[in-house]
Amino acid sequence: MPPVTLFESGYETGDLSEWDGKHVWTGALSVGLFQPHHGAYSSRSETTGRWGRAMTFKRLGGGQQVVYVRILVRFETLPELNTNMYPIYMYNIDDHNQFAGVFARNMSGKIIWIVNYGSGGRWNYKNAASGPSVGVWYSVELMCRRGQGDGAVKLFIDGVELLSVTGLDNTMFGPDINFVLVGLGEGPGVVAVDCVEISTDYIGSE
Ligand SMILES: [Ca+2]
Repeated sequence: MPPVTLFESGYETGDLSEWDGKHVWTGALSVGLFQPHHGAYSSRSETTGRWGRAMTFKRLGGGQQVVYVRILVRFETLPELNTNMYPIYMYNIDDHNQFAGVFARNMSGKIIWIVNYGSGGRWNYKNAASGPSVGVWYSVELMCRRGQGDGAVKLFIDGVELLSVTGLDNTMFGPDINFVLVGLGEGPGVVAVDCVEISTDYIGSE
C-alpha cells in the first residue's frame, strides 16, 4: 500500500484548530511566534509538576495498524534528576491503553532517549545510549506496529534509527492505534514543538 499522510500541522494557523483538542494539567500549552523550526508559528508546552501534561491530540480513523509520528522538538529544559519528559504518546483511546511512547529521562545525571511500549500485557522499556541536548531541534519519529508476535516499536532521531524492538504482542491494547498526543507529558520542563506529521509509513527528518 502506498504511504498515507494521516495528519500534518506546523501550527501555521496560529492556533490549535487543526487538532482535535488538548490535554493540559499542571502546565500550559500555547501556539505563538516563538522561534519556530519552520514557518512563523510553533507550539510551546510547559509542565510545572512531575505528572503534568501539556499536549495536543489527534484522533486517527481507519483502523490503523502501523503509525509513524514525526515531530520537531526542542528541549528548552532537560529532565530533572530521575524524571521524564515525553514528547509523543500513541494510544487506543477507546480502551484507554497506551501502545507506545518516547521520552527523555535523566538517568542518574545522564540524559537518554527511551521508548516504552506494551507487549505481552505489561510495560517494557528500551534505553538508548544518547539523549537530547538543550536548545537544539531534533527530528523525533516514533513508529508503532500493532501485531500478535509481529508488533514493533522504532525510534528515529534526525532520520537515523536509534532503537528498534520487534516481535511484540500488543494486540490486547486495542483493535487499532487511534490517538496521538504531542507536546510534553510528565516533566517538569519546557519544550517547543513544530512540523508534526503522522503517516502510515516512514516520514524522515525535515
Ligand atoms: Ca511552524
